[in-house]
Amino acid sequence: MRPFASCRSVVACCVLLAAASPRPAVEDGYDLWLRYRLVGDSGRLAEYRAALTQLVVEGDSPTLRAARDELSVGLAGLLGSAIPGADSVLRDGALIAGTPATSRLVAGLPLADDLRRAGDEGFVLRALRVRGRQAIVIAGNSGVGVLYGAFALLRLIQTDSPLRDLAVVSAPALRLRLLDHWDNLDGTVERGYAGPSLWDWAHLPDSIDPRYRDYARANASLGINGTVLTNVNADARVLAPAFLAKVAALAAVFRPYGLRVYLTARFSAPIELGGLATADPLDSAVRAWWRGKVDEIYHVVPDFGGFVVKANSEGQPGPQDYRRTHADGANLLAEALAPHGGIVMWRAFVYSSEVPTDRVRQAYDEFVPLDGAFRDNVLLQVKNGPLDFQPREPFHPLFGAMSRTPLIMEVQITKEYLGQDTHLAFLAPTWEEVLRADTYSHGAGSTVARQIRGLAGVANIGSDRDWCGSDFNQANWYAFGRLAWDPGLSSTAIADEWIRMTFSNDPRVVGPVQAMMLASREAVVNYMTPLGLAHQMARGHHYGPGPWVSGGRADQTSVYFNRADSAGLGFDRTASGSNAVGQYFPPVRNRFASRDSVPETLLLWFHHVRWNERLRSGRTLWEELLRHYEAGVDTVRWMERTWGGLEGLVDAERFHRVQGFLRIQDVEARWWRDASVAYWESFSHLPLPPGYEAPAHSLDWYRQLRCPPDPRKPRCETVMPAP
Ligand code: GCV
Repeated sequence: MRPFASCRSVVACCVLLAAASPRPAVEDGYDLWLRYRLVGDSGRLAEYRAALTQLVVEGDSPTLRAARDELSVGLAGLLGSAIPGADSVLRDGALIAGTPATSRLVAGLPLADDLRRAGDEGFVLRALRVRGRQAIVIAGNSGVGVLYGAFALLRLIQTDSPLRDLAVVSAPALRLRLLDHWDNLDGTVERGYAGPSLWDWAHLPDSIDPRYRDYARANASLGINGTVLTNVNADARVLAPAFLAKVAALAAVFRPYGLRVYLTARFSAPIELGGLATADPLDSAVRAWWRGKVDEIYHVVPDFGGFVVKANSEGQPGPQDYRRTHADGANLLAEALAPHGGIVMWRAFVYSSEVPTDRVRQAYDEFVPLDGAFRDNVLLQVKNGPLDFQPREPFHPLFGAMSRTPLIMEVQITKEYLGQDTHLAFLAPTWEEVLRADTYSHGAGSTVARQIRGLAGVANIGSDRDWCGSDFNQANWYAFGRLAWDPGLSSTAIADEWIRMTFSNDPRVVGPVQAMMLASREAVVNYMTPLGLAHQMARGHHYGPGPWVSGGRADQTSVYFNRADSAGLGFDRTASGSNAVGQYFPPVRNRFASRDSVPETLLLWFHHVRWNERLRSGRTLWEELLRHYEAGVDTVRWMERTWGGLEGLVDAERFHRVQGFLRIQDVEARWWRDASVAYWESFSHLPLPPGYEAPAHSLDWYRQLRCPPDPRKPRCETVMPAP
């Protein structure tokens, strides 16, 4: 077998088909979930047309104009013709939008209680009589509330929902809902799989790509209210005047959509940019430099949000270079930002190969002693799990452990460790699992969602026409935004909305696609890292299997995490091992520590288990492991068949694109299973059960596959040895 021969030809076919197409690619993915196609597959078109006959947006701010534009364009597309604007007569079917301050109609309605519940950014949607006319009202306390409400109403129509008894009050549960771009100033994107950076620094600030506005629209449609433009592996030059002018131009495009701009701050910027001899956070010249720099930023971006900082992590400079603490470093920037209302999001992703303790313990050990030492405008930004965006991790023990420090949770929308551009992996279940996890920090019910003030998602957006590198990757941007607004939403509900908006309301499409999406993440877990294994990817680019990776920095190798030996597999993190389990609050600690109660999904994260040991299922570890790899592969095959059944129900462009990527996933799921099983077999020396699909090649064959180092699409298409 040559694992990549088939995917290469499929990709080539897709490229040729696209080139041969005589008409513009109408379903090229550009419109995301904001396609606004005629409500054709729903019986409600007549109802919608009767309910929406006149558009009355009262007020004239840039944000209210954006709301009006979105409603005009959206409704014209969905209903098949433009609906007229306000005139002197209010008609039945009026759609009225505004705030009590901008709209006399809204101010005259009995919405005070609802508006109080909606808060600063929320909205009210109501069907009610206004001056004797049947109307639909979108009301907010701010322009952005109205804009969010406009998108919510459009979503209801896109998802075929009734409007007759409309009564919605919605307010975001989290104040900070941010995308983190890992975009570099040279146009590359760290862990980006959707083309070069969207930010065209070379042509900014004079040339404004219309995509910037569409990017802001897409974010506003989800309630995302901040964007960090630059990589956490930061470049100080973004703080230089020439770049700040470019940042200001982007901020001006985003502002009407409620999207504030943030930047990453390189800790050594006072040296690199300011010419100082030190970046010591307690040095008065350094403090003055940051104060001056921040004032300069606010001069050009008056609503600048603040900084994200990665310090003393993976080679980045930081306060520890001067024997200062992370709190000293964060407070330095916070002090400069405070007069302007800005914040610091200080990342807790720190670990050092010089520290002998288990890597996953280190952030907790570093930051818990600093609880209470941070200024008020510092938030600690904590990844969802203690390692690094793996297909599955337990929740990070810092959630609930920092009672005097506000936390923001960071998740990765870009699928660095989950098949990158091609593999279908709907991530809402991953995030839902963490958000709902009970930390027990303040007794039962102390879910992670309750311990955080915000959600930051490492963006999966680039300048590919479809923004995200694949049709289904768009669902992860969507799911992130929806969960940031309402962490209580279920993955099922989010998938349902996204499918209806992106593909169709046809139940023959919605049902199967939803089933595929909901099964997809567990499939990836199963064929990559089942039963709590983690970080078994190839070195560096993290694409494809590499359970044998060793050498170099130990705490970034696979063998460090899998601890495979002739006795068994898994990392002992109980009291007899690294005792990382001790960082959780008691009921959780005990559940994870005991072989009788640890969830099977996290077994090898917390325990070293003998190959022949019987698990609660009655099967041995070896049998269970094989079963999970097989289930992962089987699920991908099932997804391929399920998608194949949608031919004719989904437009041909997207049908073939997705089909091609599922073929790649099928080949690569088997690659993962076979390479991993061959490697574990070299320790367990146990036979494969009869009927089990044995690895197609020897372990040596899998080990010698070479992927190019971190290319844009890191498929191993070269140097494939003959079977
Ligand atoms: C931006 C992982 C990734 C790095 C990333 C780092 C981080 O290690 O592989 O590319 O760097 O996380 O979150 O800072």
